[in-house]
Amino acid sequence: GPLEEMSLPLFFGWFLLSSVQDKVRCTSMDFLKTLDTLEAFKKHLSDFTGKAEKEVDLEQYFQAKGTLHCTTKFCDYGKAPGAKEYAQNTTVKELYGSAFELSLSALFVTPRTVGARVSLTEEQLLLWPADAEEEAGSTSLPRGSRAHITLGCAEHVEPVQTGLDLLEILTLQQEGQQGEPIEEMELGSLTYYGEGRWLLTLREPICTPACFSSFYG
Ligand code: ACK
Repeated sequence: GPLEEMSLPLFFGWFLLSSVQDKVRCTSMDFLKTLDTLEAFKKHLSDFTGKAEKEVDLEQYFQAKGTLHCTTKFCDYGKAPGAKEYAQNTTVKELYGSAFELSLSALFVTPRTVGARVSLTEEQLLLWPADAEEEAGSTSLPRGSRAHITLGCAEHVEPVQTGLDLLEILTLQQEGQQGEPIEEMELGSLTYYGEGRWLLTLREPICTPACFSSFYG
């Protein structure tokens, strides 16, 4: 019945404490603001606008999507494959409600999404579904590669896209594409991977407390 369906969440994940959410949002806004002003970004502006001469305000271009979190398992209230098994997993049940420290190791921007890459620890990987990368079509990337926080999406883009964009960049790296080094910024080094894909590898990872829990919506 409907009550039974409600017993599984929309998704499980790590939820950032609200005080650090603001900090992460500010960092991401600062990055977008700076990226916007770079000559190298302006040179590739058509990736975002479709027209070379048009301007783009990246802070307006991306819309925030709810509370900041790193999805572990998208359950779709039980309709997603493996949802029930995940919810019943011993480690998931055991660690539900506990606090973790997430390490954000990079920020990335594409014409579709802006996000933060999350580098998972061995313990955090215990909560990571075995098939998260394969489900997205990436068979050779290490487990946990898809872990991210969606910071914003372009109009008409769903947040599921953020993890796919991250996997795309990591696949290029794995294939040996070094990307075009752009510059050393205060936060880290900026690389361009073509087709509007920008990666800022953070000099110092951002560590943020987060609670492993679920979202019903
Ligand atoms: O930004 P996200 O990780 O991308 O957080 C949201 C959350 O679930 C609620 O929509 C993610 N999400 C949506 N659909 C999927 C999917 N098919 N596979 C994995 N994650 C998904 C979305």
